[in-house]
Amino acid sequence: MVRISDVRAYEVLDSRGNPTVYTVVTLEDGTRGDAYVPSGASTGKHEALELRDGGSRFLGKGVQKAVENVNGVISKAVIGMNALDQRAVDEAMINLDGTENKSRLGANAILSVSLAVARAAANFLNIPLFRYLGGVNGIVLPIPLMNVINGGVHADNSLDIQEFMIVPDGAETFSHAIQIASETFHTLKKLLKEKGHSVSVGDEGGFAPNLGGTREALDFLMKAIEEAGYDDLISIALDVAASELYLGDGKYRMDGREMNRQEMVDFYRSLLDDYPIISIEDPFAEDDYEGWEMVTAELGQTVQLVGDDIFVTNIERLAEGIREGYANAILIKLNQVGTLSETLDAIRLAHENAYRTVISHRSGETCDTFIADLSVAVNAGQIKTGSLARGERTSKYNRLLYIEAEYGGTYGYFDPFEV
Ligand code: 2PG
Ligand code: MG
Repeated sequence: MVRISDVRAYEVLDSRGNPTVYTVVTLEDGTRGDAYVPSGASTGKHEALELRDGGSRFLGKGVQKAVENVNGVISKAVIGMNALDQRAVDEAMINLDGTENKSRLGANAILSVSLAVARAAANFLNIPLFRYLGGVNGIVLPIPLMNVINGGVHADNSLDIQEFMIVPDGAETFSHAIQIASETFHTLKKLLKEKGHSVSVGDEGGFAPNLGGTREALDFLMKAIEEAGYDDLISIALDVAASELYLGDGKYRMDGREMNRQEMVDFYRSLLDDYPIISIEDPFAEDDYEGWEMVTAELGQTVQLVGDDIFVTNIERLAEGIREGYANAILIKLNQVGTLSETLDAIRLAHENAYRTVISHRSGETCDTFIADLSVAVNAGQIKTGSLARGERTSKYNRLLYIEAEYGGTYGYFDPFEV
């Protein structure tokens, strides 16, 4: 047992230049652990609450209240607790908050402490974070889903689909995956440039060209993959982020057209016919259960369907999805739910029900690499952490490269249709 002796939060900046919470936890023997909290743009409405100050300071986005909550009530509650008992610390904060969605103290405040305590515990035991979280069983280096063309609310361009990702699922090792993905990324840059498109990057480090629509973006990806010479080794994944395209009443705006649910499913089916797409995230909006049921019934046997906004890493929402047949995989974002323990519960429920897990960053990030360790610890098999540019994205890849080189492990893709 080792007691928490100090907890201190700071207001710092994320990758978009917006304030976020950074917390340092100190243990009685002087060991420290720290954590930065990320922040989404296409946030699901059922997510735990990110506490912002409002007013004019930082255009309303300050996090001084969250910082005060950490330095005040939270620190009072957790100082003296055993840092090795993560669940007890998380439960103490959940109880202290007392709301469904952590709106009293803020999920950003609570998560920063939760993650910093886990880091401090790992440091106290003198083992790497992934080993503390996963023990000897955490051995799978995840397949990265790399967002190389950004659209939707992550970019100021014409693309409706938010993320066009390359997936080096045929690579032999994680480092091999990074190598071939990097070559493909640079080939894509060259191809876009040749056609006179912008190669400035969006929030997640992918290019944000003004293309004519979904198929043109996919054609560029295919050309890049082929020219780089990896058509056998690289597949494609999409995050439609359809909550942002929902017009209500079962209707969506997509590629300059209005589509009903069946037209959306048929649109996806036609993309699956023409491109090596292995995963589609949020093909329907967060509350469009009819759409989710339809797409899962029609396409759920042939492609990974990842629930992000619909599940928001919430065990109750996931349980409902499993019962009703929505999706066959879940996106895992720590700050959607607000504690490490609840995140681990959601991952366990998913795996027990043969739902795949994709550990994910947010569009607003820092160089914190917690999710890299988490992905290995729980054998998620997949991580989504942006493109091959911008330090807050590559920091996660770099951490995984280090883990693979130092500790080994397998590069595994859990094929949802083979398990
Ligand atoms: C998503 C995420 C991360 P945001 O929709 O999956 O890529 O975006 O953090 O803006 O919600
Ligand atoms: Mg998403």
